Amino acid sequence: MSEVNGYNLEKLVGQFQIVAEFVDGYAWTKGHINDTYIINCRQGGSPIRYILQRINHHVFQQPAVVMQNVKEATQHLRKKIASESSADLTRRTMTLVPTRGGASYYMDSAGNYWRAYVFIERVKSSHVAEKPEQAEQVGRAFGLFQKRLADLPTERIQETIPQFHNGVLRIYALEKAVREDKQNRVESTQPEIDFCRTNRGIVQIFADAQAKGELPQRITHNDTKIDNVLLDQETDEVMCIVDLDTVMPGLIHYDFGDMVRTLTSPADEDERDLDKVTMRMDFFDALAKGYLSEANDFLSEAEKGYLAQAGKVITFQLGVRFLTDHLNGDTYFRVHREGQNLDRARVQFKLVERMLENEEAMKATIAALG
Ligand code: GN1
Ligand code: MG
Repeated sequence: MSEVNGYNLEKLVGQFQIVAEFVDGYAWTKGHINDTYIINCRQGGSPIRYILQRINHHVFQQPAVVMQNVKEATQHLRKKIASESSADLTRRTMTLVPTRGGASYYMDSAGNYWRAYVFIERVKSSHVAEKPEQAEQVGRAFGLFQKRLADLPTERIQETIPQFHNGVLRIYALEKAVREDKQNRVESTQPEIDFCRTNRGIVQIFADAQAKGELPQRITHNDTKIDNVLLDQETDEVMCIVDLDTVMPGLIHYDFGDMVRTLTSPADEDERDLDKVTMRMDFFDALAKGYLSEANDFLSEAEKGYLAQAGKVITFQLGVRFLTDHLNGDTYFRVHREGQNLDRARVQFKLVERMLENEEAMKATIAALG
């Protein structure tokens, strides 16, 4: 099919420097923000695939800046990875396909921003870690990712979503949504709103530390969920880190925290059976070991001192964002069923409780490794 969701994929693909014949394309629905299409082409009789994406320009209001960052980050990472080993480079880094005019994105007549990547073959990704070793590998991969980007001058990378991790503003946005109650959902979400109000101090932790000048800005990924790590189908080796849209200067803690969120819980992000939402400390220990095996060299003592709190901060903030979006009528995170953002929020809050229970144990692990 060349027409999907009202977009003519064949025509769009034709805008890029793809030297192959279009066969068909279909939507890949896992991301919450952008639209992703997998494109099947044929080149000299052999199949070849590409990723075509429409950038959500309501969320990313400056798509050109996003693409500039993606270009800088992919080029820098490619150089680094190539200098370590040249084997399998197209599976170890993301490769942007330029437009026919040489630009990194194409804007259609309706004002949509499109980009194309080479499809990375023979890899898999998942929502949940199955073994502690996977958590260790993912931790090491993001530690290495930060390390590789450490010498990319921060001024080359711009902020794509201003105040993305500003938890204080996230709480304001929630209170605004509660006041407006556009969808009449406040009454049925009172326990979740109360949870946010009781625990709102959590958003202050990094704001205060930053105000005191304790934590430096580094180039970070900002969406380190396990889904964004591609593993080799046969060997489980980490091949590539994807989703570079939120690569920005920030705190390493949000990267570490999002790994704690997605690697230690055995439940899906929108699991309805909250008894399934637990925190697996053996997975945390493995993650911390993997991450610090790369990051120990460049992190300060102050940064390490805050690692054990990172999970609850990012998880709480994401829960606040899901709840806010539920109250606003699901305008930010894509939903596939009614109430999905509320389910997502509930899972995050349950996980925050589990993280609070395990905080001392997490501190002990980090102290022993640091
Ligand atoms: C969003 O679109 P996706 O799935 O890559 C969100 C992240 C959240 C994540 C939760 C730009 O990422 O912040 O952590 O969902 N991205 C943006 O799954 O808001
Ligand atoms: Mg993302």
